[in-house]
Amino acid sequence: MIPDLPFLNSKTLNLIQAPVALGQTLEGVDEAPSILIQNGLLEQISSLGWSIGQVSEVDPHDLKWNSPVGNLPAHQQGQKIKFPNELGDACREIAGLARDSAKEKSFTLTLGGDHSIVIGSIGGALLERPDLGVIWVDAHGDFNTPETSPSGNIHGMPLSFLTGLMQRYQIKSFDWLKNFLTRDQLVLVGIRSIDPEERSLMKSWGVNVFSMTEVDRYGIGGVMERAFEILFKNGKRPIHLSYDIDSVDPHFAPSTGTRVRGGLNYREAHYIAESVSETGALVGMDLVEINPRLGYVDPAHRGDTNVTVEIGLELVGSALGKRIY
Ligand SMILES: [Mn+2]
Repeated sequence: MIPDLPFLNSKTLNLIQAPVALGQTLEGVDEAPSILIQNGLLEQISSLGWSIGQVSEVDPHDLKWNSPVGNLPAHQQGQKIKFPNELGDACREIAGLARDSAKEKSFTLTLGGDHSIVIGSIGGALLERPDLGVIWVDAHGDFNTPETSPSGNIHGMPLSFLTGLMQRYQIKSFDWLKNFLTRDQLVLVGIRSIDPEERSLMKSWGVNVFSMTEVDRYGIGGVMERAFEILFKNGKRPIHLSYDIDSVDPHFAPSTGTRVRGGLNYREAHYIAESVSETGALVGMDLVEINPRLGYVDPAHRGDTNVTVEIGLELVGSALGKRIY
């Protein structure tokens, strides 16, 4: 144990690269892990006093857009969910790595890919740390089920997997999920786009949501204070930060697939990562939905890719202890 970091055995960081794009429909989001690494991710991590442990990569070989949509059991015909088998297999592999990392009490950084991959990183961490708290930073609710989803894309459903709402669909490729998040283990921040039926589902489940309206009302400092009150109600617990880059306003992070205006500004985005880091309880982070392709397909937008990759790198830095003063 380290005095400042009570849930870690050492300042060792295991990196999981998850170049997975099947949870949505735009090619390119799978290129983010290698581009983040090319732009100095590992050097930055080392410069903040962390040693790099295991660096692994989920094999993207089978993750092509060539398989038919779903192989659902008969009772699920007609309900929409795309690539459950492929994504279930990829997430199972990620979960094994995340579980091993949690077992040795190291930090786990998982790079997407789209937001479906965190069913693996968080689901795996929960196998080892069932009391894990999760701060979910996103423009969207990510709470859809095959019934409420307008698109069938799994990147809009990860929280219904992680809270156990998906259990009733008996999707075999996700049957390795064993521990689920309860209400007091989950807080959403930055939300501003929820599908109509998804909203009803979120309300009936009772999820703690700090939408952009609460960010306006309390300021980001007030929001994070309230978030920690919920998560640490019964004392400190290990925390996982799931950072969807689309939570940040498109002005600061334009290269992402589902842009929604009115998001976190540059400092609000950083403050979330800094304040979670300051608790000393952070044990894992996901950085997802950076799509470098959306910038560089059009040379006029090359700058979009650069600023998005840059803020992604910086947010990891803030979460790992980088401070202004
Ligand atoms: Mn998301």
